[in-house]
Amino acid sequence: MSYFDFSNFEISFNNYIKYILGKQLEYASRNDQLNAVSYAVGKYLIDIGYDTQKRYQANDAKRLHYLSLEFLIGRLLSNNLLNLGIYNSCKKFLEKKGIDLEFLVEKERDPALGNGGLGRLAACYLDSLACLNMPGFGYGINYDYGLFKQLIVNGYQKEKPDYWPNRRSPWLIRRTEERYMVPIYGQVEGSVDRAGEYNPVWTNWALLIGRPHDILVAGFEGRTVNYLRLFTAEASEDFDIDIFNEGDYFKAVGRKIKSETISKILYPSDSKESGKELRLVQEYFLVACSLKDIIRKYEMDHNSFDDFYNKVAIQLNDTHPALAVVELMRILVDEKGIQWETAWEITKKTLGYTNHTLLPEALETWPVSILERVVPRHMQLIYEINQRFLESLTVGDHEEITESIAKMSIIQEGPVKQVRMANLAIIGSHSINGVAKVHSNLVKTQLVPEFYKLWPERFNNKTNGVSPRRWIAACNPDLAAFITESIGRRWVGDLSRIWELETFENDPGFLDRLDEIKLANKEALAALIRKKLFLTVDPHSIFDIQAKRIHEYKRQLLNVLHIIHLYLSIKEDGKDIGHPRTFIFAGKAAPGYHFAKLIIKLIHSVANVVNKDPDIHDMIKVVFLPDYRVTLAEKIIPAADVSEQISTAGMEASGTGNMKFAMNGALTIGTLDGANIEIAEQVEDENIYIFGLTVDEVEAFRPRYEPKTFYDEDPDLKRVLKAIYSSRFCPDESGIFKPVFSQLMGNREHYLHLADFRAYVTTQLKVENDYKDRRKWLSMSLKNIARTGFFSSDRAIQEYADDIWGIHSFRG
Ligand code: GPQ
Repeated sequence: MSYFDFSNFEISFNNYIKYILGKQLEYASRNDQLNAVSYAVGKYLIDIGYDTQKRYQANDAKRLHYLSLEFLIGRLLSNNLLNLGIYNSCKKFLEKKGIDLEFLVEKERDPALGNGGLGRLAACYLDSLACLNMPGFGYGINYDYGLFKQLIVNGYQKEKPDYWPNRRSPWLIRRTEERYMVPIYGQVEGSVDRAGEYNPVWTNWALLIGRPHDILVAGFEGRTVNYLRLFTAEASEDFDIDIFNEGDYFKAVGRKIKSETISKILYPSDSKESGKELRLVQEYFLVACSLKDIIRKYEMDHNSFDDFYNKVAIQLNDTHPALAVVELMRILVDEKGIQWETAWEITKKTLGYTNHTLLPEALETWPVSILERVVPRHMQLIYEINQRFLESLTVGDHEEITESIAKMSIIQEGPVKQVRMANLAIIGSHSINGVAKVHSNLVKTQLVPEFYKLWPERFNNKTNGVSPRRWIAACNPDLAAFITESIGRRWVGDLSRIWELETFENDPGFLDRLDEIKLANKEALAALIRKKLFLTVDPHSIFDIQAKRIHEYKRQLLNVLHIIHLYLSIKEDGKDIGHPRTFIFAGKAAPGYHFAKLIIKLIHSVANVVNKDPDIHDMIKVVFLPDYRVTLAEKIIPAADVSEQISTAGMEASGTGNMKFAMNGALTIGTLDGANIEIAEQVEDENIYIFGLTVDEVEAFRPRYEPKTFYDEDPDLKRVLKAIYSSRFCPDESGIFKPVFSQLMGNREHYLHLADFRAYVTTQLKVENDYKDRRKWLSMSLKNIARTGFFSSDRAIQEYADDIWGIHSFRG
């Protein structure tokens, strides 16, 4: 279905080839063709975007600004065509010219401007904001190099820079007429005037220049086009510094510096702070550019800040942009001359903070000394904010909480004084949310109970969601067409409708068709595996998949323990495992996370032995697909039978891959962690494989955990661990896996791998038995598709809009 006059598309395409490239079609390369198609799509986006802005402006709409250091948007062509409703018209048009659209789609680069779940969530949320016709905009950094490309050499991960040719992307609009000037470094000198007011003067600063680039984000059915605004740091060397002289506040003695390095590269750590000064500079750069942009736009239509929080909402995607609290205060107080108390009310009412992890190593803190050097005025303001906050605690009825003051202070005392970014974000926001029910409860009870006691009304939950456009309609077209054929097409814009599929539960023809679609997707993945790895896997085997960052808490090792156990049971006990299985892994390890990289090596080593062993008769295959990213996820997820979501309970804030797999018909084997709990609630216990210790059990058991007991009492486990310790899987590199053994056997082993081993093995046995009962399995799979409508990011965004942002839909 198309909403537009498609003839415009044809004209744009032809004009691009002829007038912009100056070529005849027969001489246009594939890349030229891709650019021409993208250009033609881009013209629609610009027209709709223009109308959208007018609509927002006419309504003086409140706008949401989603600040994030990561946006994993994935390829854009097919999603844009789909959302505009011109995919089929475009396909036919190109066919007539002898061009295969799918081929062009596969040529597009996948901008890797993020690490994992947090970055992909931001992208799904932008998709939903546009689909719900809501004024919501992304703000991020236009990195030159996104997340590294992962190569595997002899089983080891090697990193290669992934240059994103952002300067040539047809989707990126460089705003040549706009740029923001951001002061950094230097000193603050101040004097007290006659009225006793402190007048800070920021001197000797250096200047960063931020250039906005927009990627347009199309809503479904093409009514709304919002944008993601990414800032590139440009050199200030060729810049007349006198232009930047805002009265007395920035004394014009600034320096020009090479600031391009700031947007050069994304930090590759996921759920772990980097601690590097350049990262702090990136965070400040994003915050400062974004706020300048937001305030400039606000001031075009408003002449006082009284109404600011009624027109502007800002969401902090984790603490990475938490300096927004301080930068907004600085602008309001220092630049706009607003009284502290008023400015503070405005700031709090404007900002919301989403927490994405409880892992202590991921909670950002920055040494006071670094902040003083990088953003001297901000450090002063942090002290001021903190002092006022602490004073407020020691008056009136809050007196009884004095013992917890130290934990709530923004400053962490110690040999190296640190600024706690989470405390700053909490104190400066009106809303603090976690990303799944259990996680939000843990934020309240474990992470910051003192703050929860103080301001219970600020804390809330927003269970994550994923975009059904990208994660069903675009990535699984056959399933999407079949759903539409069965229940009509409304589910794409309203995934809650998908429950209607359940009426086909007892329709054998329907289930057979689901089976066929899954098989075809598995065949396509098998073909990819053959092409990339020269490895043959059987599409009729169970595709059991764990695709996510490699991290101890996600427990890829538990999966490996099970695989080795199956291998040894076949090889040494002559067991029949019932049905052949293909275990597929994908995921990157942070370059400095050596143990995670050893896990990758172990997976490859086990694969090497198992895949080649004639005694196994191809009953088990182990596959590691390198360079996991959005594009690869789109191919893996539709092909999964079993989805591995096996983190130690209490450690995975939510997970979003779990949702994508389930809505594509995979059955989850998982712990009661993050959103798995809510998936289990939706699909009901008999349609999911839950095992292992619960959050409370982990908590109670951890101090008493002795891996040795499990080792001694479970002969299967013992055999597996001995195999890892011996050099059975690494005959040519003797002893390299001994650290894995020691880690798993250590009493401080935080992730309790061995404690969940037996339960995991037993539950996997159930998976195997159920899979053989085709009717049963297909009906379970159907229930996963039909009952996961809740996990649409549209639902999540509607909740954010209603409860936190106060933004509305403007459908036009
Ligand atoms: N997450 Cl703190 C990341 O992907 N990167 C991070 O730096 C942090 C969290 C994930 C988290 O681990 C998942 O459980 C969530 O589903 C995801 O954020 C989105 O909320």
